[in-house]
Amino acid sequence: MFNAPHEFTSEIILKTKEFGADLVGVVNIEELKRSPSHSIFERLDTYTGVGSKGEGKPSLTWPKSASSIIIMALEHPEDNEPLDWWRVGFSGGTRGNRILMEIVENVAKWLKEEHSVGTCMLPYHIEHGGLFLKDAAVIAGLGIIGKSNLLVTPQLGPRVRLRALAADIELEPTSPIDFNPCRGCQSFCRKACPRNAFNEKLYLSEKYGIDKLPGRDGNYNRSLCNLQMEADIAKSKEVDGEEVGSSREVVRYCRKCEFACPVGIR
Ligand code: B12
Repeated sequence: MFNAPHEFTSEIILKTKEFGADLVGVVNIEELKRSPSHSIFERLDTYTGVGSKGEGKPSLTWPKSASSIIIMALEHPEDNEPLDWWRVGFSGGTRGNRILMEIVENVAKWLKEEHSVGTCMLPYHIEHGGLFLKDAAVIAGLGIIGKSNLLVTPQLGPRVRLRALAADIELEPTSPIDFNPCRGCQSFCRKACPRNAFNEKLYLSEKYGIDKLPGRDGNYNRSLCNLQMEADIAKSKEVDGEEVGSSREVVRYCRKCEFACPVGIR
């Protein structure tokens, strides 16, 4: 039993890190529903490219019992690229995502057994009941949204992958951080983009009603970015030496904006 709510949050963070996560935070689900992605989602055109299930606009519903979100990040460093290879026929898609799923399962089991707290594992795809992971991470204080439109963390830069677990209990949330690494930066991420996806301001605050838009200023074109993802799929390769499920075919999605970012390089 814990004396104060923040002690329970600290214990959850510690435990989740023990299970293998690098960064962990907690968000109140009602606050998450007011995040920028939620605010503009209804006004955006339906996206059916890579990373969606191609099923049209989802309804954004989560389990009614969920009160808090435990959001976690796993480092995906440049010198361990296979962690991020999309493996066709491999449950979880990438090895990194598989590790995150295992961490989530362990935290869920621990919360149930040690604290009688119910949880719900949230899927990756928004269409299947997943949430906007970057928004959750920003609100929880894991980092900020950079000019790359990625979550940029002080410790690991943007080279992380995210996963979330919903808990049926109101936990003390962690707080956003005061961190602005993009101020004065020469926009290495934007210059590195092979499709020039950051060259044009597509999101206007007059249209979407907010100024916290993709890439800080609305300069992000997800269709161009998606074109690169599709080209990466077309270039997918067979890899040797490792059993990765029913197929050894891997897709190496573009990570140029991530790798160009100087933040968190060790
Ligand atoms: C669909 C999807 C894609 C699509 C479309 C992306 C898009 N932005 O629309 C495509 C295939 C193009 C794509 C590309 C990539 N993706 Co992707 N993608 C997703 C997915 C499944 C959903 C994202 C989504 O629909 N967002 C909703 C749209 C409306 O918002 P948005 O463009 O992201 O912009 C919002 C934020 O910037 C936020 N925001 C802006 N300012 C602020 C300020 C505050 C305070 C807050 C709270 C929020 C906030 O509000 C914006 C909306 O206004 C997520 C996983 C998930 N469940 O969240 C992964 C995810 C976002 N992708 C990820 C990655 C790594 C990539 C790629 C590098 C490819 C790769 N190698 O994996 C590129 C990078 C693209 C880029 N520079 O943004 C990671 C990001 C990790 C990180 N460090 O941020 C995620 C979280 C998946 C993961 N496994 O962890 N992706």
